[in-house]
Amino acid sequence: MCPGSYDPVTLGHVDAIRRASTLFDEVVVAVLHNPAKQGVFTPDERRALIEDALGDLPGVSVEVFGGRLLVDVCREVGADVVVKGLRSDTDFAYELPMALMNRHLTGLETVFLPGEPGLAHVSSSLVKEVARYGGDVSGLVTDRVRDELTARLTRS
Ligand code: COD
Repeated sequence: MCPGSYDPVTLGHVDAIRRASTLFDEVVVAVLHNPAKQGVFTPDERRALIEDALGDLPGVSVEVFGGRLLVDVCREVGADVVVKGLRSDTDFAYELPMALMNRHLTGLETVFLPGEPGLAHVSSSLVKEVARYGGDVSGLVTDRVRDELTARLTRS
């Protein structure tokens, strides 16, 4: 299970998902959205952008879940490992308590994969900020995400 908000998917996410797919026969990319929090893209739009970014990656599917614990989503789809990409020690400090909590709740284990160093500065939130103020996000997201993000953020 590769969970995230994916608002929107970045090339950092794509790298982590590709690495996961080399280690596991089946990978579920879970768009977990908080119904109380409005994103730039709807959950279904996020799913479509991820599917477009991944192409036909064997064994990888994308699903949307709202307002649920990750452990419950994993139980429902039969996923026994969570995979998270790590950009830095800051990521690790943020991810470790979640990994420990998930293990406490149901025994669900988390595997951390070192991210591609050339993408360590890439996050959905920074990409949105750059795009919002007219910066070029080419090379950080797919061309389709770049175009849709630019259209959406510069419209408002
Ligand atoms: N390089 C490598 N990996 C990256 C990069 C990059 N450049 N960018 C992102 N990633 C990886 C990170 O591992 C990250 O965890 C993952 O992609 C997803 O990133 P985001 O930003 O889309 O998603 P988050 O961090 O907002 O997602 C948090 C979750 C939704 C996974 C989390 O809040 C959750 O599990 N929520 C469900 C409710 C729950 O169970 N809560 C209790 C948890 S203990």
